[in-house]
Amino acid sequence: MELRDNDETHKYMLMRGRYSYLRDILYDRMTKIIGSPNNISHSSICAEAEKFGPYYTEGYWGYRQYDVLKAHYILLWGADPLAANRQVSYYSKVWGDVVGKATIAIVEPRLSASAGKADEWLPIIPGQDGALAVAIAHILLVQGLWYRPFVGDFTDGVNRFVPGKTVDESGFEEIYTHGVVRWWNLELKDKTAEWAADITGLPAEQIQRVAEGYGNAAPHAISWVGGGPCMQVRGGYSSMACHALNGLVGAADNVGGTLVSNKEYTGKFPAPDEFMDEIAKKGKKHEKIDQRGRLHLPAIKSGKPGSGVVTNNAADGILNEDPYDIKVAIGYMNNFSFSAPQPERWERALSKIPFLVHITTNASEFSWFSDIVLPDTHHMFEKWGYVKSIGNGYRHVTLMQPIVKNVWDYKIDETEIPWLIAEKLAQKGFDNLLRHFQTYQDPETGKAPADEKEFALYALKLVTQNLWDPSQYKGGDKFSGWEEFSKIGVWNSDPYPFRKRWGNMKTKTGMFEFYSETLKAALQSHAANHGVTVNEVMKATNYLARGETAFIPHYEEPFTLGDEKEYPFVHVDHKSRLNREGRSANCTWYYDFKDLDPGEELWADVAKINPIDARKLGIESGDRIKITSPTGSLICTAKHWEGVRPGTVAKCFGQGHWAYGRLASEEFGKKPRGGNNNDIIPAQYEALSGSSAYYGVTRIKIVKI
Ligand SMILES: Nc1nc2c(c(=O)[nH]1)N[C@H]1C(S)=C(S)[C@@H](COP(=O)(O)OP(=O)(O)OC[C@H]3O[C@@H](n4cnc5c(=O)[nH]c(N)nc54)[C@H](O)[C@@H]3O)O[C@H]1N2
Ligand SMILES: Nc1nc2c(c(=O)[nH]1)N[C@H]1C(S)=C(S)[C@@H](COP(=O)(O)OP(=O)(O)OC[C@H]3O[C@@H](n4cnc5c(=O)[nH]c(N)nc54)[C@H](O)[C@@H]3O)O[C@H]1N2
Ligand SMILES: [Mo]
Repeated sequence: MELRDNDETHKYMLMRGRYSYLRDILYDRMTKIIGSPNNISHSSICAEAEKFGPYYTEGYWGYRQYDVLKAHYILLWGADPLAANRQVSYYSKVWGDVVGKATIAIVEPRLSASAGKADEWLPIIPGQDGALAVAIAHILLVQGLWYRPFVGDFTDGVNRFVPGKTVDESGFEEIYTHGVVRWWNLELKDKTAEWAADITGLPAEQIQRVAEGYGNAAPHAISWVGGGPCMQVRGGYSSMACHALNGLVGAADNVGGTLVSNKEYTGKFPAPDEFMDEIAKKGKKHEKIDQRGRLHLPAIKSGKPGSGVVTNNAADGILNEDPYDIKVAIGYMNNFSFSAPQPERWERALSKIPFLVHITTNASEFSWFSDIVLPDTHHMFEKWGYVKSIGNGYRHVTLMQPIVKNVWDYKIDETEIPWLIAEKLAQKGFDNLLRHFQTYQDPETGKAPADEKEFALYALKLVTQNLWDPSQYKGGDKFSGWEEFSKIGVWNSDPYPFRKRWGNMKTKTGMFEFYSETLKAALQSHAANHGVTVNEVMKATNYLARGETAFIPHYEEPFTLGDEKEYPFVHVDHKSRLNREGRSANCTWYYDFKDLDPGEELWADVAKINPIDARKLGIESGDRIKITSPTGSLICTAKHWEGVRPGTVAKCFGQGHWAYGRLASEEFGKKPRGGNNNDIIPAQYEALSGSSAYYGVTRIKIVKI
C-alpha cells in the first residue's frame, strides 16, 4: 500500500523458482495488477540457452522429446538421460531396448551414467562442442549423407560439397530447409575431422566414425542437445550447431527423431488489463530489474529483444539500484542465494531489500534473508495445480491434488496466498486484485470463489476446462466431467503427428533454417533498438562472429575465465541422479546412495580429478582440498577418477548448503556440508538468451588443505 501511495509499485518484485502451471496467478496477474514489471522467473539459471538452437533453426522455443525407440543413432551432447535431463523415468525405462537397437554416442567431458553404457564416449574438451558439431555437418555433406527428402539436392545430382571449395547456391534445390549451401560456404567447408580433432581433443577417426554412423542412420538419427554445450558464454551458437544436425539428417519432427511437444488445450487465466488502474499501468512501464534488453543483454527469446529473463543479473540490478531500488519482494519455490552462480551477490542483494518474503516448505539460504517466511504446502501432496510433460511422443497434463491433510497451518503458494493478500489489500482500500480473482468462477456452477480454498480449486478447474468438460472437447483423452478427470488425474494427448511441421515451422521462412533469417531479424531488431550494427551487438555480447556468420550455426572458441597458469583446470559442473536441483541435500538417501553417480562416494562431496593430474599435485583420494576460481572458492574432498580428461575436474552440484536443515549443513546457519559449486562459478551470461553460464566458464586451481 505504501508503494501505491508513493507511485512506486515498480519497486515490488516477484521471484519464481519451480512452479506449477497455476503460476501466472502469483507471477503474472498479481504483479501486473499491483503495477510492477518485475516478475522474475528462474528460467535463465535453468536451461534457456538450450532452447536457442531449436528456436533459431526450427522456430521452437522449448524442450524437445526424442523418439528413441525408433532411432538408429542417438548422438547426445552434455545430456545424461539415465540420470538427469528430462523424463529420466521414461528414458530409463526404455533405454535397455534403445541400447540394443541404436548406436549411442555421448559427447561429454565426464563419463556420465549414460556414457558408461554408450557405444561411443567422446570426452570433449569443455566448450568445444561447436567445433565437433560443424565438423560432423561438414562430413555429412562431403560424404553425401544428408537426407534428400528433407534437405533437397543438387539439381544435377552431383555432390559439389568438396572440402575447401565454395559452392554455387543456385545449383542446389532445397525442400524443407533454408540456406544449406550458404552455411557450407560461410562456415562448414574447411571444418574437417582433422581440424576439429585438435580443437576438441578427440581423435579424427572417432569424429569421422561418429559422423558417418550418424549420417548413415538418417533420418532416424537424433542429435539430442542438453544444457552442457549451451549453458556457456558462447553456447547459443553451439546450441544451434548441435541442433542443426537434426535438420541435415531429416530427424526434426520425424519418426526416430527429435520432436517438439504435442498440443494440449489448457487455457489462460482471465486478462488483468481492466483491473490495472493508472498507478499500475504507469508502474508496469518501468524497465525490469534484470536489465534485459540492454545492448549487452539482448535476451531474444522467441525472436523478441528483451523478452527473455536474465535471472542472475537481477541481483546486480538490486545491488546497484539500476534502474532503481527494490523495496518489497516475494520469492517462492526458489533459492537464488544457493542455486545461482556467485550467490554471494544474492546474499548482499537480498539483505538490501527492506521487506522480503519467502514462500517455502523449508528453511533455505533464501529464507535466511527474508523478513517473513510463509510456509507452503508441499507441491506433491498438498497442493492444487497441474504440470505438463512430454518424452514418449505424448503430452501429459497431470493434476496435483491435496491427497493428505495439512499437518500445520500453511497455504498454497500460487493460489491461496495471493488470494489472502488480495483480501488484505481490499481491506486496506485496494480491491482490484480481489475483484480480479473473483472472476475465476467455477465452470461447473458459475459460482465466484468466496475464500482461498475455493479460489485454488476454481482456478484449476477453469484453466483445465477444455480437458475435462465434454462440451469443450478439443482432442486427446475424453472425460465425462471434472469428477472423472480429478479421479484419473492425468490427461494424455493424441499421438505425435510426425512431419506435420515440415515446411510449416515457425521460422521466418517456414523452413528449417541453416541460415537463420529468424535470428537475423531478431539481432537486427535489437541492434536497431540501440542504434548500432549487428557486429556491435556481437561484440557487446562477447561473441566473436562478425558479418553473416552471426546468422548461422558456427564454432566459437569457449569463453573461459581464469589464467591457465594460475588456474590449470577447467571445472565441469553436473547434476546427480539424486538431485532435485538444489533441493535434495537434507535427505539421508542423498548421501546413502550417492555412488549411483559414476565416480561419486557415499557421504562425501568429491572433486573428481584425473589421476595423472592428481599425482602431479601430490593429492590422494580422500584428501581435503580447496578449489578456487577467479570469483570464489569451496572446500571438498579429492577423488582420483579416470572418468574425466586430464586438465578438467568434475564436481557435482547439490551440496554446500549452509542453511537448509540439520543434515544439509554440518552446522545449520554456519558450516555447510560439502561445497556449493556456484561459489566457484562466475556470474557470466550467454547474453542472447540471458542464460547463466555453468559450463566451460571457469578455470580453477586446487590445493590440499
Ligand atoms: N536427476 C536429476 N534430473 C534432473 C534435474 C535434477 O536436479 N536431477 N533437474 C532437471 C532440470 S531443472 C533441468 S534444467 C535438466 C537439465 O538437464 P541437462 O540439460 O541434461 O543438464 P545437466 O544434467 O545439468 O548437466 C549438464 C551435462 O553437461 C555436461 N557438460 C559439462 N560441460 C560440458 C561441455 O563443455 N560440453 C558437453 N558436451 N557437456 C558438458 C555435464 O557433465 C553434465 O552431464 O535436468 C532435469 N533433470
Ligand atoms: N552449479 C549449478 N547450479 C545450478 C544447477 C546446476 O546444475 N549446477 N541447476 C540449475 C537449474 S537447472 C535450476 S532449474 C535451478 C533451480 O534453482 P531454484 O529455482 O532456485 O530452485 P531450488 O534450488 O531447487 O530451490 C527451490 C526452493 O524452494 C523451496 N521449496 C521446496 N519445495 C517447495 C514447495 O513445494 N513449495 C514451495 N513454495 N517451496 C518449495 C525450498 O526453499 C528450495 O530451496 O538451479 C540451477 N543451479
Ligand atoms: Mo532447470
